[in-house]
Amino acid sequence: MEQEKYTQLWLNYKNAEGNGGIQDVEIRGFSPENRVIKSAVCELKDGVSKKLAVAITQDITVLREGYCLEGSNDRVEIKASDEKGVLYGAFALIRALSCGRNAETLSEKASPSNPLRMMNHWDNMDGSIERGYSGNSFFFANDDMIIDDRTRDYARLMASIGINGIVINNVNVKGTATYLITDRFFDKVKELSDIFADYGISLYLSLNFASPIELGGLDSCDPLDESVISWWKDKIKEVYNRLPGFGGFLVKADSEGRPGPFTYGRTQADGANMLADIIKTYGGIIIWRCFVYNCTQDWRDRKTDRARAGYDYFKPQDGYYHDNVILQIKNGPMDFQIREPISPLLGGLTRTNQMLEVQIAQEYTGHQIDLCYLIPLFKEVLGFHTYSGEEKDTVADYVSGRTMGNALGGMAAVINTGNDMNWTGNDLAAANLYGFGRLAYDTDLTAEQIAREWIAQTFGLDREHEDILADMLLRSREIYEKYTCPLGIGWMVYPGTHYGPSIDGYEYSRWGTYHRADHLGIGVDRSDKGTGYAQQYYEKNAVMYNDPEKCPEELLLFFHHIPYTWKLKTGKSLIQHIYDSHFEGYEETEGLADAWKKLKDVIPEDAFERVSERFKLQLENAREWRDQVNSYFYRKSGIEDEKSRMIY
Ligand code: GCV
Repeated sequence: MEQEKYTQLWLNYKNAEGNGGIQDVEIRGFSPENRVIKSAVCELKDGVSKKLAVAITQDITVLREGYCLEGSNDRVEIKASDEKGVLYGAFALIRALSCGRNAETLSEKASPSNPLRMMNHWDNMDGSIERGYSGNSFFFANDDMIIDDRTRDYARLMASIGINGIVINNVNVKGTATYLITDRFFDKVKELSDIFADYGISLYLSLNFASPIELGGLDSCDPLDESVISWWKDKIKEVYNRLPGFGGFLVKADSEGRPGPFTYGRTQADGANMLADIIKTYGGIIIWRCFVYNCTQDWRDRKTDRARAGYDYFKPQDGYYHDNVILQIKNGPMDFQIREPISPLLGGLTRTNQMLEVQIAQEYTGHQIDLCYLIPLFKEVLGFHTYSGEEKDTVADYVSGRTMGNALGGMAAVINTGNDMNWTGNDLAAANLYGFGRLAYDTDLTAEQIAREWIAQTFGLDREHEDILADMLLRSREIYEKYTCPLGIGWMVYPGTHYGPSIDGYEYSRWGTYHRADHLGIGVDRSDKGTGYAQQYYEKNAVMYNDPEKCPEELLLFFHHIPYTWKLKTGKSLIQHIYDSHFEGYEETEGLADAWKKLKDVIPEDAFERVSERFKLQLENAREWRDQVNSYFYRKSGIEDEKSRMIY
């Protein structure tokens, strides 16, 4: 048998009963020729049992991109107001059946929590992926584009979880990628965007803000310069001539060496609005990232605080951003650490479209070697009460548009895929890929519901084995946190790669990422006596974070410099907590690896072996973290472990 080039992840229709597809799809109100309806019908034929007839009905009472499923006898009706709703309804039907639900009793109604549900690829045109842990890009190689069977399967997978926008190239736009908006690539980008369009997905590109210089030969990219504006007008007109249906641009400006408006003494709003005004004519949007900070900080400087930067740069212009600009904000103020507070910009902006950015590529969370199911973390972010005084005050409320009544907002994930045959390197990391899409579509789903759906569709396990795997996933984030950096301090990773421990790796660097440990204590004082970061929150949260007695302990070292002898709520000292949590983290990782062994007979052999190999590496990593962190703090503090365990 020919080896599969890549798996179908949760869309493995080989498991579908009958596997021949239905013959009877009745369509009322939609054109069967509509490209998205055609895709939906195709999926239904492949993915649903032969015995089932499906009717597709237009029903304008259903919300945009939403659907209703109603089952009776041997027939299911999908009602939707638009073609995307039909497609999502078709996938919902397939999902329900593969999760063991009975067609006859099916009654489900859903509409998306977020208008925009996006994947951000950090794929480079040479085929590499910035922070990619599952092979190379399936979009690019050798400075050219790849369009093949996998492209369509990727679009199907994304549509099946409700994704409606995809940025295909890295936000660090350099070299050939700058030319994606030129004749050199238009035909291929168009071909790709047509495939996406069949699945209700808009294609977006990351943009090089210096394009007027690099492509246009101008000597400036000042957003208020008439010649620059005129260059962009022509360019964007050309883009839409060649790529009708193009979604818009994602922009990383003035960050980590990328060009931007600051060079010309202009604000981020000046840059974003200039592009937005031009693209508006074509219905496009500008998604502008708020990851702007000083990356050439002197570690001696204790006043500058990278955590403050996003709010300090973007809050003053709240209300100045035009209505087709969305500010894209990372979930935490630093950078996708295993534990950070929620960015105070989320909901701190009250007159600006905003979008939450999370990272399912496991840059700081184990490189898709270590198991780390991230949906519980995302749920915490979405459920965070900003206490802004609005009735709808959670992050989920703000980014969905519910608080401000705005139409543009949503969630974006830095994606964890590559051209590995299983897409995500670690087969279990696909739970994050699946989970992000499902959560962005329905933020009320629980992490457990999502995990169980994913397991059922991917492996089809009986209840006993499903429980084992669900439990592994649900505990994995906490376990990873235990053996890595304690109580929200972050970093301590190997510089550059960001995998494995290097406690002082970033301590004397320019990146603004310090733990400030000395022989008495550890942590960064971000209270009103320190950098003042805690004051960027609305009062209730500001008061809580400002006081070490009130601060949630999992974030204690993010906000305060704390003595090793400080008593935590458990009655343990801080240093004892560090020792205990690291020993526990390693032991619990052993527990994960043992639990996985119990699934040997129910998981396909190749997947079982791949994941087993990863657990071996995770154990090595956890051991290294445990021993380095414990030894480091033992040597700094000179305080013995109460349980006299081996510390080096
Ligand atoms: C794409 C972090 C990563 C960079 C990434 C950057 C960003 O700094 O380490 O690789 O660049 O975030 O989000 O822009």
